[in-house]
Amino acid sequence: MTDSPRRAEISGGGFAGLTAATALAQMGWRVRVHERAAELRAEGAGIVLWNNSLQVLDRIGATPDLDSRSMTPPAYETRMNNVIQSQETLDGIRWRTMTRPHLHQSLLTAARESGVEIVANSEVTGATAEGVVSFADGTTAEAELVVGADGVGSAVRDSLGIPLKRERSRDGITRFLVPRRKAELTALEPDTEWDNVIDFWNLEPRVLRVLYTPANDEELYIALMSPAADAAGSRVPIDLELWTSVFPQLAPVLQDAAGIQGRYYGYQTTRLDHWTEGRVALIGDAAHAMCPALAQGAGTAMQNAWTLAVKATEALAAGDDLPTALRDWERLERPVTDLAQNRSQWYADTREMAKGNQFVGESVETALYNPTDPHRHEVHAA
Ligand code: FAD
Ligand code: 3HM
Repeated sequence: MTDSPRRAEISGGGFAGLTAATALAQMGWRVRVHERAAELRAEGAGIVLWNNSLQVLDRIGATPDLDSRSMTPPAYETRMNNVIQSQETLDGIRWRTMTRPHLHQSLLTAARESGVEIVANSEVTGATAEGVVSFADGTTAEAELVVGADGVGSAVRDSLGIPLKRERSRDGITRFLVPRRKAELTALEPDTEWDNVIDFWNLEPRVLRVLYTPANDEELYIALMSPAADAAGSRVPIDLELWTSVFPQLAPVLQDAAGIQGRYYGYQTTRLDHWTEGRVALIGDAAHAMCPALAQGAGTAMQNAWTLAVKATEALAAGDDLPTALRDWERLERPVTDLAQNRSQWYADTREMAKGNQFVGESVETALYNPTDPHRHEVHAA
């Protein structure tokens, strides 16, 4: 080993890339993040995180900032035709809701404070198993570790020719961030706890769902789900008359959503043959994009970012072969991500969430996982 810091080049400044960058920098690496976009910011609306990623945020020091503008709702409520099926208080399970821009900003702050170099307008075109990254401007860079955290369309992954399978589900969702309007909602339905997450399902006569997720005191994340085959249900901007006719109690916030263009996102799952190739490791949507049913895409991205940083750091400190260590990392960490991916796809395909009690048994295993616990694999090995 030399005394000079090890170098990591990371493609993508999303939740996965920024988490990996921060963790590696804090573990002594010299880290550069390349973001294709001109600005580092998160698109989209709201997000739910669970214990698995919240533990990582603790470890990289991002929790106080994150907590300043996020919340844990009193319960996760499921309704079918406006009849309550369950109110899960999720006792003992750590979870939090927030906006995407806030999570991204918290990660960006942690990355900058940890000395990560962040380069905007820097498009990665590919990487080799030997650790050479190439950029759209024709330049290259070499590193001990290359992280492909460049999302579902990952250029790093595609340049390596890793075989993948993509499956589309029949439903999809349009997401909005709107004002809470708690007083107006309470006026319409006084007995409702409007701080809850409320998953409003309608299956008959038409499949339409609104997932209502308070993100903080002022902002509300609402996601409107319909089958892709339903032209009016999946239209953007939304068909206000249709949605308010089915969900009249949400009229004030649907009205706000109707003023936003929105983008309908069809559920899909991407499975890779393998996540690593030589010195390159893929994390987040680049490796395991999933349906959002269990709200674990970003959570598993951050979890895998952390465990990758730990594994690579330990391997180099011990003088072990890095490609072997990366394969070992995938073998150990992949099952709990596969579980979330499979379960989310199953929920998306069957719409079983509409029955309530969504977060029990296998559906909560990934949420409960603690990627920072050094003994986490011993239970399974025993
Ligand atoms: P991305 O967020 O896609 O980030 C990739 C970054 O790489 C981007 O900044 C992009 O600009 C950049 N990039 C791309 N290509 C290049 C390149 N060639 N060179 C340089 N930079 C590049 N997850 C949860 O945990 N909880 C939830 O509640 C949740 N809800 C969801 C709801 C919906 C409807 C959807 C669709 C997803 C949801 N997810 C949720 C999943 C979550 O959004 C993703 O899993 C997560 O954003 C993946 O993060 P990432 O960093 O891997 O990828
Ligand atoms: C948080 C969350 N949960 C579920 C879905 C879904 O089933 O589409 C989306 C979400 O953002």
